[in-house]
Amino acid sequence: MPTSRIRSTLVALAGLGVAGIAYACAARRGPSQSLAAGDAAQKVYVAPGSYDEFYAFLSGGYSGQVAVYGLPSGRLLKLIPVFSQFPEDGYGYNEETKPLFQTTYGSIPWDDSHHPELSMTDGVPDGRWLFINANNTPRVARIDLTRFETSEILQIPNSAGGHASPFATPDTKYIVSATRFSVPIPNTDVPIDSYKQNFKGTLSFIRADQPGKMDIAFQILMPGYDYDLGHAGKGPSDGWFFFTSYNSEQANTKLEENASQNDKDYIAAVNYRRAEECIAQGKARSFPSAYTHNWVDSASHIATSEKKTSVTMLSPADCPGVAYYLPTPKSPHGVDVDPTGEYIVAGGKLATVIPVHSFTKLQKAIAAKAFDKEIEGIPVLKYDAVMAGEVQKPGLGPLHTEFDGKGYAYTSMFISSEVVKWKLGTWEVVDRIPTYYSIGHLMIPGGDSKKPWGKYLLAMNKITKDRYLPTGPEMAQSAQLIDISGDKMKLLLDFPTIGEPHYAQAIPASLIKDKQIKFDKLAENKNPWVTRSESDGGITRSGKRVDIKMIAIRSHFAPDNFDGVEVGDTVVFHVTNIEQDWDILHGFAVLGMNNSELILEPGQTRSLRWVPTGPGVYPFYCTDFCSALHQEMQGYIRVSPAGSSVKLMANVSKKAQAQLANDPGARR
Ligand code: K7E
Ligand code: CUA
Repeated sequence: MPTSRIRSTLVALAGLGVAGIAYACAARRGPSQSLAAGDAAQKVYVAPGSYDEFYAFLSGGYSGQVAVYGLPSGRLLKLIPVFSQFPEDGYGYNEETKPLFQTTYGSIPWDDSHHPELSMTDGVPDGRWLFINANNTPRVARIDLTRFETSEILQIPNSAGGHASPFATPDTKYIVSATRFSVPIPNTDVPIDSYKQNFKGTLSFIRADQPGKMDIAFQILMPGYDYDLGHAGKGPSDGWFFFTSYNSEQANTKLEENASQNDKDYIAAVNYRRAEECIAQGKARSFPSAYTHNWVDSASHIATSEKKTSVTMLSPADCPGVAYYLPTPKSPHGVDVDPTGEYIVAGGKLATVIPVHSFTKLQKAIAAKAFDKEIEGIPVLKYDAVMAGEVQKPGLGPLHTEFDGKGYAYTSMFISSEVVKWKLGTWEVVDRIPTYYSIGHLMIPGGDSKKPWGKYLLAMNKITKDRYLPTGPEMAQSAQLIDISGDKMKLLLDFPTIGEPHYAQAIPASLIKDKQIKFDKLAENKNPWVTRSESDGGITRSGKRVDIKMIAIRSHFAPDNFDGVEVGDTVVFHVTNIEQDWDILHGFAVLGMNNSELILEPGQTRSLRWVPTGPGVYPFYCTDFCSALHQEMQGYIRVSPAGSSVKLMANVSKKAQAQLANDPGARR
């Protein structure tokens, strides 16, 4: 079956030409086939009340989010908004989180997120943080895995298309971001066809090991190619970073054709410890660059946006030994380093083999100066001097490779729509399994680390077609869980995904689940608008701005009636959920609210801006079904014409009255 499929795909390819390859396989497949073998259902069955073995984090692609699934069940556990506003909980709409979207282009409430990356200790995922990149307006984000919330976003200057990102070093000292699109640096008005003279790429190394303090440690100025993906070395290759590049032709138009001319493009091998040395010796320069750093304060839960003005820029010509180019066939996409750190595997989208470089040979070739030429201070190593081997006839369209820790590699084949398992060292293909359809990335828990948990493989497929009940012109994209515990791969499960998952990461649940914050202590809430008790709420005016402080608790708001707001005012509701119990949330929404609701975690204060459009009485209510009397959890705000004599007032609940009587110092 697989062989004949490849043969027919080849025939189809010959007929279609390169332009038609994207969807060669899916088009010809018949109705759904049920290939899941007999005991598959049992292998993915997680009984009610039981937990999954792994957390899996799938990027949302153009949804700008991260989706968290349990594996093996494929159950959706949570959506984490990162680069996109999320009206479901107010992320990016409420006053506390808005600054996270600040950039030098203004507030950017959407992006395209591709690659989740778990933090690591000694090359093994540790479950502290998840990083993810924004592709369109280059940024990187940190997600705090004690809360499953975005806690920090850093903009990357001198970059466009932050695609090769945010892969981490084994100690998480750095995460990286590289320019997919080379641009003039600094970006100025030049003719587009002056690409070869004026356009450059950058590789950014971002200090990432201190939460709240991400920053560009340094950038390396590179020839103007498209830098696509990256991975850090490990073990013997620790201290090195590998980036694929394509468009070594430096085309600025019709790249489909013009960037596919050269037989080989390059992997850039970067010795980042050498870069640190050169910077310490004063060989880098300070380069004026505007960018933003946004982070959430852990006590107030309020984000701050800070402007930065320069980066440290290093040119390879000023720092011999910092970068080398490894010739790699043919517009390589993924670059993946095996668990031992010896093998560097490339996915040459249009290549007929999977080329593998050897780190030992790389070292020897550098010592022997086995160079073909030099490009802007970067020696190009001889292909034969660094090549460890080639996997022959793997299939068509190799993209990405992960490892099982038992000596095998698994490569996704986009065009022939399959996963190919091959042996490191002998390069022989030992198994293959079809995917439905057109696989992009694949993921094994820890499969790009020093210690893969090599039990499952997740295929993330680009095209769904007939796999699910049809839902109009657009179908959800699809993931497939494959059992890799035995010699032969076995398909276990299909499940639909959110947005377009490019990459994913997964980690044993035991490394995360017991570190969860269940609620925030009200006494430690440092939001300046916190309301800690019923008697503490109220309404105040400052010019045209009216601030309302209120609490939410089962099953009321206090205060819950407000007067004295006028048309033309901007009202900011500051609502504190004073529950001190896990998973007891409240919501808040008011009639005519034109941005989003608020969802309030226990112990947390959130603020929402509302501009009433006309006089009237506007109800507000709790949007999260919190108790038997949830439907009673409501109130009113009265809005009068501008210049009205209605006094600013908030009502006092019976409980607040009692509190006020007991505490003469308390105020409304
Ligand atoms: Cu291959 Cu953005 Cu990692 Cu998609 S990328 S598949
Ligand atoms: Cu509070 Cu429903």
